[in-house]
Amino acid sequence: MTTVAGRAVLDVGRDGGVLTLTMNRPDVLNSLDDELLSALLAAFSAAASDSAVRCVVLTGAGRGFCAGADLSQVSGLGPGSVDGRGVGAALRAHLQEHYRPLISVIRSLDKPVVAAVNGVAAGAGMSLALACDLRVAAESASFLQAFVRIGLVPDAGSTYFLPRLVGMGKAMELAMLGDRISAADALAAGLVNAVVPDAELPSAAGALAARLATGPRSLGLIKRALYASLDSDLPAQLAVEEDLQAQAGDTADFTEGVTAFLSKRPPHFKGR
Ligand code: LHQ
Repeated sequence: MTTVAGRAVLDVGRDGGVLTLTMNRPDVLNSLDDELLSALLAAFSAAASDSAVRCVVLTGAGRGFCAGADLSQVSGLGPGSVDGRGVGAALRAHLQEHYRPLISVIRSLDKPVVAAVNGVAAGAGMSLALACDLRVAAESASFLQAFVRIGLVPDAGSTYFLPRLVGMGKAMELAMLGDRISAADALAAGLVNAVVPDAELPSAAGALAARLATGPRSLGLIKRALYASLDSDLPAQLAVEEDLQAQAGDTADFTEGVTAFLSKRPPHFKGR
């Protein structure tokens, strides 16, 4: 947990195999400053090496999920600045230092990551939600590719995730117009897996995460297989499946799954 002036910018909670990360800068809709970005990277990295963590939930405190980069931190800009010359190099460095490792660790984590989208997800905050494996949204949540509104291009993976999730036409619309869309529209577009009443978001996301956290080791391999398919042709993907099935076949969870089936009882997976 990272604490700034007595306040944790990231709350880290554990319940069984579920690790819940709550971005906690509610006054600025959990926009991402260096401190929060570092805390997120540290928490996801720790989850990667902690075998007791079997599912991660990412959510936000207050009425926002995450409003993207903290724009008050973009040095050299703001009221009175004439142009952005020189700022571009700083943006590139910032993306490389913070966003590239964060998005990469979420995608390469060998366990499911669920975004519980409690409110607005804007800019890189939307990218963060899209980097997760599954998304459950509150009815009042909304999504916007805010980048274009301030003259930027989508970053933190949005140009990769969006066309793959919603198709190129819709991705172009979202990225070019930057309109704020409702949770219901996000569901219709395939951006989220489920929409639930606001008050039920913690329990719905918690139940999903608890189910995943009692699933087999193969969940992490399924994640790897499906993401590999985004950049593979069929022969390559058949080879990926063979490799991953070879790994799954050697797990205690596969033995347990088959034994339980033949014994006509539910399986008790241990994630190994
Ligand atoms: C904020 C922010 C915010 C600071 C709300 N920062 N304070 C960019 C640059 C650098 C490197 C890496 O990558 C990036 C990628 C990006 O993420 S670019 C996109 C950055 N995000 C945005 O442009 C979104 C800016 N926010 C908004 O458009 C609105 O706040 C949304 C539509 C998200 C929500 O609108 P409302 O529900 O009306 O809330 P609000 O605007 O009143 O915001 C509440 C407070 O949060 C407010 O502060 P205040 O002191 O007036 O209460 C905002 O200033 C603050 N806030 N987003 N990104």
